[in-house]
Amino acid sequence: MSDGIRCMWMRGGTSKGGYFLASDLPADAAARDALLLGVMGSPDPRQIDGMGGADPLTSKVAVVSPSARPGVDVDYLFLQVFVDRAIVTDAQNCGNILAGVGPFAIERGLVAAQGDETTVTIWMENTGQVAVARVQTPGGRVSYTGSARIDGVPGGAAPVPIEFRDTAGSTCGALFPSGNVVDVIEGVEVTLIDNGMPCVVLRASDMGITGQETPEALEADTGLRTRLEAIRLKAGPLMTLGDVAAKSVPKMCMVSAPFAGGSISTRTFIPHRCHKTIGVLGAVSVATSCLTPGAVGHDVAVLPEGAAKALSVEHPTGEMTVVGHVEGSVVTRAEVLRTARKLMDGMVFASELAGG
Ligand code: NQM
Repeated sequence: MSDGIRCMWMRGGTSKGGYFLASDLPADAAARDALLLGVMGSPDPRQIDGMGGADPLTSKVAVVSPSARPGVDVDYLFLQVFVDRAIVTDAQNCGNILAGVGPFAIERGLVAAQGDETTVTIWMENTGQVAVARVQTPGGRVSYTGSARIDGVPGGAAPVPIEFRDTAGSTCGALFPSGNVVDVIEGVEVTLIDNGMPCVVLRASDMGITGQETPEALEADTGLRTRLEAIRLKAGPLMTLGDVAAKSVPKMCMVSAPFAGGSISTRTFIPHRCHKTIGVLGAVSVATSCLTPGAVGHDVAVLPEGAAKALSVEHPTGEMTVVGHVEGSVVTRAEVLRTARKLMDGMVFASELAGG
């Protein structure tokens, strides 16, 4: 591909990737995906010939377009570009990359700034659900600077609070797609849950770990990885996801009692690399498991009182607070604080390796 493609590179939450207007990409999905593999430099463990950062968290794409839906500003399609396989999948959403969508939409003129703060309503195409992001726009321009901090990102930035509504069953059709709050797979009690992200929640202790290990130590534990994958492959069909061998869902989240003053501790495989933090919608799903009597996590979580429950989800580099609004025992909506930053705006040039 000799012609460049217009693109903005952004950090969204604790992830990083390319943000494109849909109109700047090929309309044909196969041609688009071949192009994006070339942009990232996949398949290659180092992604040396592309923009990807040799990590699933930095090999992500947002495709944004004006929305025709009433009350919605923009449509957002998330694409995960695998690092070492020639796969581009829309089978999962991403709440971290979502954090950059509002700023990007304003920067590209899809949404007009509305004073000091601009609300951007986003249709998440992967799951057919709505998120509402609030973007700082002093003087009518997107501001990325500020004092909001999220663990996993050094320094401060402008806050981008995001609200999720009705995320239950986003991909699997039901919050508990197997029909059970707890199942047993390969002799291990699991909660199969989808409140925005399909997740298998299981106890760290059942997997022979403390839950305080580093991602590097867990990735080096081949016995653990083999057991996790065996459980995942059986969980896929139970979660209506079918054969998940080549899919990036479900995520595998091992939970234990909090040890840093939070509500629950987590170590998450996404699914073959261990997350340095935790995904946004992954955290919403795990928090929902913790809030559900009988589900895995509920027994070890430290839960706050009240209808708006701020759950501090501990992860390898800090915590992410999920505010779950509970009616009865049902989580009806959730909020998270993210930040985002524009890194580069220009033209990207793709290698022809994957497509050619
Ligand atoms: O769960 C990584 C991330 C994610 C996804 C992953 C995410 C989410 O941290 O909403 O943000 O689980 O693949 O970007």
